[in-house]
Amino acid sequence: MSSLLIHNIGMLASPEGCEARRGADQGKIRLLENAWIYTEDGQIISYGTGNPPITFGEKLDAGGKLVTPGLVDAHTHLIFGGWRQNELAMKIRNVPYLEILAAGGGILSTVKATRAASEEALFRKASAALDEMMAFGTTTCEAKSGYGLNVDDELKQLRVIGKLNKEHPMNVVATFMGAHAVPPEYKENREGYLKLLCDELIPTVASKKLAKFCDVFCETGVFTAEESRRILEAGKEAGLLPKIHADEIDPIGGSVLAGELGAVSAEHLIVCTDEGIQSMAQGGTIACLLPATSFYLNSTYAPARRMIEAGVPVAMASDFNPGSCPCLNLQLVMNLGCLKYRMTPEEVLTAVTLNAAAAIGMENRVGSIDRVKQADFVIWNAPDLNYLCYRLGSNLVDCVIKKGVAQTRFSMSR
Ligand code: IZC
Ligand code: ZN
Repeated sequence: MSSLLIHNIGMLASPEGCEARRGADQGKIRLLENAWIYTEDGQIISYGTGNPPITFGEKLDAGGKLVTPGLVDAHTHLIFGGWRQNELAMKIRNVPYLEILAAGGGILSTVKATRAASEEALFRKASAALDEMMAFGTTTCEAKSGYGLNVDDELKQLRVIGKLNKEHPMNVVATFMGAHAVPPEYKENREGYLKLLCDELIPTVASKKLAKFCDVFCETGVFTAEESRRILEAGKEAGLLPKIHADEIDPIGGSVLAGELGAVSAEHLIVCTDEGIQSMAQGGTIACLLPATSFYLNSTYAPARRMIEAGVPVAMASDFNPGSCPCLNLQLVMNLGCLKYRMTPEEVLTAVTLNAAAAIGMENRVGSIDRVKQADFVIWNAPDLNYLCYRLGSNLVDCVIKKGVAQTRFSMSR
């Protein structure tokens, strides 16, 4: 048995429980001063305040700092070949994202690079990105396929995700996103690609247990709401839970569909309508908001406050991808949550821990400091939660603890 006692915690901050928190509950978190946490074999056994009752085993002094659950990044396009720094010049000239895509660039240029990359190269590259994510405080993430867009290359991406989940300390949850774009070879035959998705790819991915979720890019010029419904229903039938990229650029019905299908989460929602918010509230859908993408696209920000008021649980994630958001730092996402969404630090913490965990079906294992959950924490170079959300542009991680094991201690300022 291996054990770890983290003591001298100045402030322990965590949402509570194994369910997404909505409405006023999103901002209600447990705050303990002068606290400790005791873990055994990678699980939380107990926590409390004052002098810890445990005297044996390994100890870690938190130095009077803030400790939170490890952050959960519920939306990434982690597996890709190449980068798209060539698009920066076009962005500066104000060429719209969908125009770059329609001209065969954007996602489709990453598809080319991903198809050309070996499984081993994709693994090494994504593994390095996971190292960097963990150094910023993320201990669990989601990863989507969607840069293969054919049987071989989608399965290649999903195998890489499975291998990362086994071999990297990060927990990685797989989402199948063959419906990320129509590949060039099907440009004149959309129906052919829809059939490939629904009749071949989805059943194969589900039967090989390569993904838990099925996601669709429901957007002007990509997939319509009706096509998205067809794909997500085929996914549901095969046992893949629905997620949907909705209302990122145009509100073409994605958020309404999300609620109707009982999707686990709807992503982006930058231009979400009140009808969409109502539908998500009724369908129990989590709004997974991606403010770093709004920042990077120079667009507006999702109406997070209206969603919280309507009782929709709000999660936030990075959207790490080589095009619209080459950022994997959830601390920046937390800053933007406060400054652009006007969420409180408490609501923001819930959004990047428990609600994010619920958006990827991990709420029973991670996302809060509760008994028997996984022992995933971050010790921050911060005295309290306000400080963590207020500082901008620094990496405030002091130490990441994953499954009860302290990873590299990042800071010298102890
Ligand atoms: O590669 O541009 N929005 N998918 C939907 C993306 C952005 C990723 C990309
Ligand atoms: Zn995305």
